[in-house]
Amino acid sequence: MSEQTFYVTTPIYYVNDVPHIGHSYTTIAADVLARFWRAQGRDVHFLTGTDEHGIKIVKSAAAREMTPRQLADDVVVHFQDLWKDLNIANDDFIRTSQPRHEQRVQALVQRLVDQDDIYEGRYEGWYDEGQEEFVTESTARDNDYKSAITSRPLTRYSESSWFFRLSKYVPALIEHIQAHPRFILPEARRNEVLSKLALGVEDLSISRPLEKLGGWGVPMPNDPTHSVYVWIDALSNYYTALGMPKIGDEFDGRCERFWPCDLHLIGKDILWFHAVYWPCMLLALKIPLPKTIFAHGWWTAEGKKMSKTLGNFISNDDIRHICGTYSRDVYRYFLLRAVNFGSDGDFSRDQLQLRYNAELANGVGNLLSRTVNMIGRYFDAAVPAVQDDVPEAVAVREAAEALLRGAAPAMELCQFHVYLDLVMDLVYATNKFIDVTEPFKLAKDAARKGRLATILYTCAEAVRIILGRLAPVMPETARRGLGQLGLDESAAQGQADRWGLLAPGTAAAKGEGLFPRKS
Ligand code: ME8
Repeated sequence: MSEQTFYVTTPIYYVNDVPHIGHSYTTIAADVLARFWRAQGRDVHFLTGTDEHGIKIVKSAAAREMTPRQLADDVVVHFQDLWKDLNIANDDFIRTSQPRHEQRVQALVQRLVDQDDIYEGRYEGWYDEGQEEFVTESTARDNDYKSAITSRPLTRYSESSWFFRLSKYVPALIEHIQAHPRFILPEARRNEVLSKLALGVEDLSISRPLEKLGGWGVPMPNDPTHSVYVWIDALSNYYTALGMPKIGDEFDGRCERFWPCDLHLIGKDILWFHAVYWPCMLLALKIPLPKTIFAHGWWTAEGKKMSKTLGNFISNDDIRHICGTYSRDVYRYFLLRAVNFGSDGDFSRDQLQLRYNAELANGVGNLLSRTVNMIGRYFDAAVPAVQDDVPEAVAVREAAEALLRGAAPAMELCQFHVYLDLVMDLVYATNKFIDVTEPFKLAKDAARKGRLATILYTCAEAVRIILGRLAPVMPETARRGLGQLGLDESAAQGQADRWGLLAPGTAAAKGEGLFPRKS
C-alpha cells in the first residue's frame, strides 16, 4: 500500500511589511499539523512563502525609496528568520518572484487562454489596494467607498483588462461545495460562501496594465503589456511549488503525489479568494480541487484591533520578546490553546501568564517532576512494573485512551482546542490521581510497595502519552520532558501508540523544571 500523504499550505504573505502575530498563527498551526501527521507516519509536505507582486508592494517600495525587488528581498528575510525562531519545519518556501513560479503561472494562464476561458474586456469599478481586491459597486457603496478590511478609500479604475470566465464555473463549484462538507471549514464559513455565491458572481478581471505596476508582475502570456492579477498569480503558488504544471525535465515526480492538496490553512479575510477564485480556476483547468480550505479567525491584541498607532501591534520583535520571556514552545501552545480554532480571539499577556502557571507549570511541569522524583526516590530511578491492582488508576487510563483515540480526529478537523483539552484532561486526571492515592505516604510501608509501583507506572505512562501528544505543539519541551523519562519522541508517538507501551525498567533522571516560575 502506498504511504499516505499530507500536503498543507499557509497563505503566502505580502512582503509590504514585517510579519506579526497573525502570520505566525497560521504558520504555527500548519507546522503543528505537519509535525503531527509526520509522527503518524504520513509523507508530509508543508509549504509557506511570500506574495511579492501587486500594487500594494509597488507602493510600499516607492514609499521607502526602494525597488519592489529590493523591498521583497529585504522583507522576505524577516519572514524566514521568524519561522526559524519559531521552530517552523516547512519543506519549501516559495516566493512569487521566483522564475520557477512565474513561468508556471504563465503556463496555467496560457492554458486558460487556449481554451477560451479568458477574454478581453474593460474593467470599470473599484479596487481595494490593501486587499488587492476588485469591489462591486454595491459593496463599495455599503462601505462608504472604503475598504471593509482596512477602512482606506477605494481606488477607481477604468481600463482595458483580460477577464476569466469565473461565472461559467460557479454552478460546478456550488455543486462541489454541497457534495463535500469538508471542502470549506468551519461550517459557518461554508454557509457564508454558499449564500454569497447564491447572489450571483461576475467574471473576474485578471490583468492589470504592467506599466501601472512599474513592470513588477508576471506578464500575461498572450499580452505582455498586462500583468497577471496578483491573486491569480498568488493562488497558483500552491500548485506551482510542486513543480507543476510540468515544464521541461526538471519535474520532480515525488511532488505530483501531493496534489490534490489536503489543506489550505488561511485567515477568514481571504476565504473568498480561496473558496471561489482558486477552485473555479482549477475546475477550468481540470485540476482536482484541494480537499479542505480552513479559515481561522482573527486576533485582536489586549482587547482592541491591532494597530501600530494604538501601540498594541504584536510584531515579529514582540513575538521574539514573548518567546524570550517564556519560550517559543509556550508561545506556540498559547496561540492554539487560548482560542477555538476558527473563532476570533484576543491576545492578552495576562492570559498567557495565567495559562502558563495553571496549565504548564502547575499542570504538566509539576506532574513530570513529581513522577520522576518519586521514581528516583522509591525505585532507584527505574520505572517500576505494574504490580497490585489500583482501582483509582482506571480514571487515568480512561483519560489517556480518550486522548489517544481523539487526537487524530481532532487534528483531521484542525480542532487544536479539542486536542489540547484532551491533553489537559489527562494532566488533571493524573495530578488528581497522585493527590488521591498519596504515593509519598505509601512509600513508608514496605507491604504497600506493590501498590506504589502501579501508581508510579501509571503516572509515568500518562506523562509519556501527554508529552508525546504535546510534541507537535511544543517540540523542544516534549523532548526535554521525555528525556527525563529516558525516552525520545519516537517512543511516544505514532499510530500504534497505546496505553502500556512504556517498558518497566526505563531509567528516569530528574532534570531541570520544564516551566520555571514567572511572576
Ligand atoms: O492576504 N489574526 O497576505 P497577508 C489572525 N498575500 N491571522 C491573521 C491576522 C490576524 N489579526 N492578520 C493576518 C495575503 N493574518 C495574501 C495571501 S495566499 C495565496 C495570498 C494571517 O500578508 C491570516 O492567515 O495579508 C491571513 O489570511 C494572512 O495572515 C494574510 O496575510
